[in-house]
Amino acid sequence: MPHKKIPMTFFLLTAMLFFSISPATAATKNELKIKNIPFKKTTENEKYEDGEILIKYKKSKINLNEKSGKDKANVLEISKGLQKIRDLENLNIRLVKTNGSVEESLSELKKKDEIEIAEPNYARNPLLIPNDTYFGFQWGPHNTGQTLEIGNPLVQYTGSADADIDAPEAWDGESVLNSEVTVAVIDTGARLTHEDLSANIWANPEEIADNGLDDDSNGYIDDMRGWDFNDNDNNPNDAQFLVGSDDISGHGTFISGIIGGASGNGRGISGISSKNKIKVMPLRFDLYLSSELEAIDYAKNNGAKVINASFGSLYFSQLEKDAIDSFPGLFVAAAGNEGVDNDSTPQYPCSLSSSNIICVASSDQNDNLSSFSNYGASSVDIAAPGENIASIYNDADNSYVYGDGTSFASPFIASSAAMLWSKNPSYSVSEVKNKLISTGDNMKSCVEAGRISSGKRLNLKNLLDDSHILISSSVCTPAYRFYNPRNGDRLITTSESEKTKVLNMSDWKYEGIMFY
Ligand SMILES: [Ca+2]
Ligand SMILES: [Ca+2]
Ligand SMILES: [Ca+2]
Ligand SMILES: [Ca+2]
Repeated sequence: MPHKKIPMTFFLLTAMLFFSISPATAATKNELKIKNIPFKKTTENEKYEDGEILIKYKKSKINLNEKSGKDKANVLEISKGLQKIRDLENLNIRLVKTNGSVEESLSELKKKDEIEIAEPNYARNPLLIPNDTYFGFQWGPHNTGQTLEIGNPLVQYTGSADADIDAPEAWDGESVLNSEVTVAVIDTGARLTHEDLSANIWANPEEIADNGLDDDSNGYIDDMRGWDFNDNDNNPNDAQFLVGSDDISGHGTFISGIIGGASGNGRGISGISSKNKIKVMPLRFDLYLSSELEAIDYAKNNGAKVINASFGSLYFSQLEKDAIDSFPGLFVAAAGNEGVDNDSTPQYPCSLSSSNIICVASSDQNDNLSSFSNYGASSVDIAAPGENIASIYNDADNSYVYGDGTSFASPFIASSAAMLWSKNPSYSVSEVKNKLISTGDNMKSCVEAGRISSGKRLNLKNLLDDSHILISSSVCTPAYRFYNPRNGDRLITTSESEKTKVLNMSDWKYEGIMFY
């Protein structure tokens, strides 16, 4: 994995992109730490081999090490319509088969005094770790506490095991996913030919290529794989994109890789779906509102269920809000990278009141809020991995880099929303949004948890797990903090009504929520 890191950059245009990227330089420094992943057994989504039952006999009554015991077991089993498969003699357990219902057989067997335990032959699945070469560097999906070496000079970043979204655990159940779901990425485009992305770029099913006609009558001619609203052509490739003298291209490719990196192809990284169910619709725009509006409209009219918006601005736009309100899917916005409170300094689109927006902060390898990440106890909804993220880059078809920014936390949420829709196509936008927020893991510290409304970081496994039990939201008590600039006094209250009262007093300045 390349490891050079450059400073985070901001673009003070109509829209800013929230990121920094570490360009490819040298070859992999650290060894993959993926080789000794234990064979994890899952207790959830239990499924069992059809018709198979394990019977543990009481040794005092039936001893399978003795012929007389085997005979007694045979008689009992035949009377219940069971056929022996094999004995686990040392354990005094027999594996049998029924032609009828496992549940009915079990309830019969449980009545028998000779039997200690009878259970279905439950399936135990290995934790799915994809074979992608750099998966070991992807702490966001699967944090083993691995150390990443990034920068010049190299800096080591060590994480905490399981400060991650539990992707492999979620992938265990991914066979239940139904359909392909498309995430529109409104950004600098995507390198369409990248070896680890091309297979997961959205393809317009109704359009015929290169015939000069708008076959699907969507207003765009030969739009096979999205659209370029910057150059107004059908090629949203992530090409040079100058802002002043800075080339900011690569941003959209990087995001697209997090969402749709080809999984299980033996190279590079893995996107959010190990079965490659999530497709990326690249919509290249010029970082201005005009083409943002066109891109939202395109996403809406061409089947995207989710839009990823890793950009922002300090300026409210009614047109932007109207466009987002008219989008029938989930609009995922990055919180921004100034380390400020979006509640007091609104960032748009993140801070818009539209009910279909989810605004995303960045968490690090240790489940802290990234120091650069904006936050907001009411405007920012959830955190997702956004620091030292490994993904693909646009300078070659086999280029891989690390990047930082809420820009790269947002696509974790966007693609996870798409995964939930793949499993439950009938879910409403609010169901998807609420489930994303409520099934996360609590952030490491109460103070940081208090900076985002849910206090949580994404957990894909919990999101997709219907049987996940919601733990009541937070163990932290919120308190409201005020400052009096005239005498330097501080006032802290946990009472909502007192907070409202003090907010209306002119000499106190509200400083936000803190948590105990
Ligand atoms: Ca984990
Ligand atoms: Ca068309
Ligand atoms: Ca055509
Ligand atoms: Ca791959």
